[in-house]
Amino acid sequence: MTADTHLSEAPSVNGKEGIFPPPRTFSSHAHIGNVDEYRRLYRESIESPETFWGRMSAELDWADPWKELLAWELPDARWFLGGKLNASYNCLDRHLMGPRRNKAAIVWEGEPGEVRTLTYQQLHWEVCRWANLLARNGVAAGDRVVIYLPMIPEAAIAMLACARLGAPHSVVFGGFSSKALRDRLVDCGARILITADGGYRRGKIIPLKERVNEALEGVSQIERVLVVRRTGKPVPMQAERDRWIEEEIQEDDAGCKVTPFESEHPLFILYTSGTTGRPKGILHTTAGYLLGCALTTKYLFDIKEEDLFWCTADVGWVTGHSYVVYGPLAIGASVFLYEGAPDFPRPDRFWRMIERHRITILYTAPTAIRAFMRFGEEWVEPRDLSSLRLLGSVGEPINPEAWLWYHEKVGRGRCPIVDTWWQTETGSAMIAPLPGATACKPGSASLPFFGVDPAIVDDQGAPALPGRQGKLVIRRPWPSMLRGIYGDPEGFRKTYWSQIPGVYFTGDGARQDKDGYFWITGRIDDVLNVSGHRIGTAEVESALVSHPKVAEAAVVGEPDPEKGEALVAFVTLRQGEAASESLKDDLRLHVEKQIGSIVRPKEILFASSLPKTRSGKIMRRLLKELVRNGQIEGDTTTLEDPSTIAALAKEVGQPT
Ligand code: 6R9
Repeated sequence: MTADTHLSEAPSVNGKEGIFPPPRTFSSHAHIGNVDEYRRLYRESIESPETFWGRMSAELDWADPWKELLAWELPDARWFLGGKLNASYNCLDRHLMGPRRNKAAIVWEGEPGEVRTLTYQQLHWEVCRWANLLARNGVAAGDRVVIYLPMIPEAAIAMLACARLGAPHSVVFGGFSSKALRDRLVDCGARILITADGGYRRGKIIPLKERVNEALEGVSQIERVLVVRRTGKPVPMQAERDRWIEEEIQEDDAGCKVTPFESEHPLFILYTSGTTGRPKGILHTTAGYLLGCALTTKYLFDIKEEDLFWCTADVGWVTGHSYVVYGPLAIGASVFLYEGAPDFPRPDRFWRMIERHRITILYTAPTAIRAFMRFGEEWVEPRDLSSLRLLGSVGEPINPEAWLWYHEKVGRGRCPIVDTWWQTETGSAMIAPLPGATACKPGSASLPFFGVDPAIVDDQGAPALPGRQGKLVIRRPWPSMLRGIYGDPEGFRKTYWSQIPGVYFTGDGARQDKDGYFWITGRIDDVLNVSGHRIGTAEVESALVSHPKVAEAAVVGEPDPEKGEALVAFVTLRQGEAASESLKDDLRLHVEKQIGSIVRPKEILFASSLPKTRSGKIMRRLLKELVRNGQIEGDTTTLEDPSTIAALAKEVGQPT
């Protein structure tokens, strides 16, 4: 037996044993097929980083080899000094020399149902033409380019064309409003913007170009708007400024020389979701970021030549940057891309696409899984999902019930689940099981990836006692870490490196069990203190959603004279379930049973939906405001659907 047989601590889930060793058939074909091999490599990555990275960095193609591994002067880390490379060359050109040339790089399905496939050769051709077009429009190394596109292949093409020229891109999620777009493009000082005439979502057209026009009212900094024709519907174009890409691009423009850039050349700026106030422009550079993405894609998703990998994130989020574009393409994998909504035209759209394209790896978010649970298993059961061999989860702690549903209903009990903990700031996955080596415990992201040195500390920075909740920090730099907040070096130092001196503070709470597994409990700002007990909102939410009638739950704290804080739970019910006073009692009892009497929610409020950011994170900040002040005055611009707030206030009997 290659898997850990000595694991001691794993809560049972739905009465089942909570440890899932890697399936033997999976391990025998995996890149890393046993836990001793993982431990040996991990130890080497920490104890002999020069040797480890010296070998691993060969995963990339360097124009000039690096000479110095790391220059580290807190908070500034520079990796692979002296090295030169081009990210677009690594994702494209180098795959054209062998059998991958005619392999699918991108298989895309539009929401209306059309399918397009781009081989590596074709993607290379497109990227070269786009890079030449950008260069003709004055884009040079170092210039920022804003990309505001739907999930169409052109989003990846645009990113790679920028990377080819050494022009850092800043992708703004196509669901963001014109105000959010303006804030971001002003902050990064872009002169060029790439957009489309629209994109499809739930059968409707997202008016991207109209929003761009609105965003640019009174903003003269953008000199050129390049527009992709996606829907073919007429959109307002401004004669001097706007150009259709299909008219500008030249057929015979295919050649495009690649310039190698220094390892630390900026690759992109990505604004964080804004759940914690003003968006920050997280800056990533070339070599370390690309290497982190390439290695994690290869080892965590165990990618093989014949896989079709589907990371469902939009390219507007870091997950889309790292696991739709840079990671998979750097290692020559085939990726699947989907434009639209998961429940359009029916709740089985995902499963039908997996069936149709024989997708082998699915990487999605717990919030999506819970939505599928709510739609009901009758949508997933009839579909042929036998092509799937691996599942992934990202974005928030996955509650064990969702984990189990994912495992049984989607993975049909066959597929390992890779729960990846990481952040926009970390660039690539940091804590996650290696699917052929690490035994999974539902709800735990498990063990650190190579080179990652996490620890749990108390408020003073001292190591937390084993098993105790504390702050998750990273004790040494890693290649794909952020290099700064664009235009805000002081904010960078303060936010990440000063709260606990000398180490990177993640903002997350976590504990480590006896087996060394990390259990992330969520953002520290969501941690409550009830009668002196620290309670992670995620823990209570997990308990609530384990009730058969509950679909989703969000828990916030309300000041309480006796307990310090009391729990208020917002709950949405599964289809067909009705709210009632007796159900409230039932739920209180259920939570009490799951965790203990200290976490008995003081109030339970039924809602038809919860306010979420467009990346699917519940905005507890707004719920907290609602329970504390009876109204919401804070920033709601990042909400997926602003009308949820008014509805919610009405449902819980508060004015807005
Ligand atoms: C990749 C991404 C980062 C925050 C992070 C944490 C939460 C992400 C998680 C997880 C528990 C996981 N988070 N993955 N929590 N388990 N597997 O989501 O980046 O949007 O920057 O969010 O998301 O709280 O700090 P980002």
